[in-house]
Amino acid sequence: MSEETYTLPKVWQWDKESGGRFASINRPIAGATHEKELPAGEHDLQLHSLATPNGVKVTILLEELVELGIEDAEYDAYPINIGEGDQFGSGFVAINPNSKIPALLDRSTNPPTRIFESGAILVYLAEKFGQFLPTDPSQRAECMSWLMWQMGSAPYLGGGFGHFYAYAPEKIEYCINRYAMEVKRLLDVLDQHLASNTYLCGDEYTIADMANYAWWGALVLHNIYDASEFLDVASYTNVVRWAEQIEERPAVQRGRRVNRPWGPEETRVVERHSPADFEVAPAD
Ligand SMILES: N[C@@H](CCC(=O)N[C@@H](CS)C(=O)NCC(=O)O)C(=O)O
Repeated sequence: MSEETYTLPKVWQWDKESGGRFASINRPIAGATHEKELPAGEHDLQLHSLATPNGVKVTILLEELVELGIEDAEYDAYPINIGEGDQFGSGFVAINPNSKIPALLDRSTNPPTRIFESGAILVYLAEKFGQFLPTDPSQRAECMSWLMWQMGSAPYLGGGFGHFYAYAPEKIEYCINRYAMEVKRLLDVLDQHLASNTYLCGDEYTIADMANYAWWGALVLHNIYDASEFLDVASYTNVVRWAEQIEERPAVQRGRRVNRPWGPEETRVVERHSPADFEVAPAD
């Protein structure tokens, strides 16, 4: 919208949809829109999520923990269809007042612990099971720095670049330039760091890699927003090398399938309750 056609009102009012994909689920108020209880399985850990990058971070960590043989890390994962407004159901809002996936309920504590914000969930699980988060204070600080860097960067990549490049109802050069520049700068930060580091914290694979892989791997390996060529992602060779290395891990491949109601049908694991769910072929 140009200055010629838009006059700033004194006080912004929500009087019409902004247009574009997801416009119908966006609103300027918080809280539940309808009563809806969440389903519950048998494990202590109950995940309510979707296989978007923010969701996949958590399922990768859970699958890595399960792969280590940690039985208490077994979990039930239920899909939240954000396109249909499931995130505004009363049960979901009770575990995430911010109405965004992912959200986790840990019923091994009394009372149960709710955790929202993907970064907080990763730290909670890593600390609970003593894995994928260094204990040495300096290494831990490096890990937390890259984790927070990812949490701070995602809104530029998704909410900024992705929104204006792929979802907005019109292509606005100013917005696309602003966010493409920032995303390329962030890619360069990562690329320069990974030129001399196997993983983000050196030799150790941590939750910082899982969180960053979920977003940057989607960009450099899976053409998220259809923007590979536009952003010339292939030129960030160290990021591509690192993302490919992470994606070879079986737990990462499983984590990417959980709560994913799209993609080839035989790869979908819309609900996950046990490792056997990855083996079940869809019914004819
Ligand atoms: N900072 C949050 C962001 C979560 C987020 O943006 N989730 C999106 C999907 S990737 C969502 O649930 N969107 C639904 C909505 O905005 O209504 C986190 O990392 O957990």
